[in-house]
Amino acid sequence: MKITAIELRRVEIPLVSPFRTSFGTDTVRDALLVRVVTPDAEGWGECVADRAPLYSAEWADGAEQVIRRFLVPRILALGDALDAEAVAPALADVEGHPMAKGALEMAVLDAELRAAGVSFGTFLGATRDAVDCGVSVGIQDDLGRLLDTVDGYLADGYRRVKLKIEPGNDIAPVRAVRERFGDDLVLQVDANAAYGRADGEHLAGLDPFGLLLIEQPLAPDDIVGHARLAQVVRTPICLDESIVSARGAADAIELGACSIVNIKAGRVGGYLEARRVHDVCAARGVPVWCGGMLETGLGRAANVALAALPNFTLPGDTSASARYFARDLTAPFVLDDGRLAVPTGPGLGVDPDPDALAAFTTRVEAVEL
Ligand code: OSB
Ligand code: MG
Repeated sequence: MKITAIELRRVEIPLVSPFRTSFGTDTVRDALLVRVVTPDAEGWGECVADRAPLYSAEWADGAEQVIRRFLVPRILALGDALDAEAVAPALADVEGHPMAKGALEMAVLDAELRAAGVSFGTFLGATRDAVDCGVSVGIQDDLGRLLDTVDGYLADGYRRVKLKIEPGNDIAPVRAVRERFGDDLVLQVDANAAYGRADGEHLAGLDPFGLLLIEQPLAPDDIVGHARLAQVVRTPICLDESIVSARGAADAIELGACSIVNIKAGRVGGYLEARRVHDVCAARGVPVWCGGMLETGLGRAANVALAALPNFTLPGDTSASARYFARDLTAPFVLDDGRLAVPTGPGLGVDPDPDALAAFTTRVEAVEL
């Protein structure tokens, strides 16, 4: 594949409501977009790094720099041998930066698939034409507001609810939501690494509420801590931040650190590695679900395609556009009976709306080739 231009663009899209987690509060989605132009097609990548390095070490300005200075020269050096499969090996000598690498690979893959007339879903191996959707609910200042927020999402049709928790905001909100909405609500929690090894007994206090899972209670590098915790709590442990590769997923499962895995392509370096994470989990009988990073319609299109693979048996954080934005970059993703349709057009199957792009762009720069 021959690349004739690469553009790095920053967009800032206001969120419909602030999103608070144990590591911070977001009021906008500040996204880095990668546009790759080839003679046959153009491709879009979305980098999921946030504006500050709080969820992980990556951050949007840093990703922009590393793409420009270290990643683009490596894929250009491939010449005609460049295709999506060749991207990760060509970038392997650069340490870390999976979100930056994943965004570049996504753009190359999109261009390749658009040129070939193949959708992301078909390429990745989707076996469904729509996916079950859950919603991730930020930490709220009071329980009344939390209950109203959950009520609204259930009225929208979401098939499961995930509550963000942190020490001091855990048992009480879970109890309140369970009491109000009953035992049939599919409910899970996400701690974003806010607890420590000494918190096992406290987290076991969540067991009576019949949660589907506890996501990432401990530090990302604490695999043994999660394995010990799994002996103390009955609620299944799911890992997010800890899983950075297919091999790491296999190790965490073998050590008993998790029985469910949240897959985010950006966290593992792209959709090809994400598919490998899916495959190692499937081979070990470990269900997976698709996480989210408040993506625009571009990243959402790819996530929905990924979530249509067979071992994505739990509802994902693949919510509708309206859960995040009054106006998305693409035509909005709209829930139909708690599900989102997998796009069927070539590549991502969605295009950024030029007016929305113009309205939300804060900076756009060509990369010198
Ligand atoms: O831990 O899953 C997480 C958003 C940003 C960073 C980390 C996480 C999240 C979410 C929201 O939970 C998922 C989404 O709706 O995109
Ligand atoms: Mg998470």
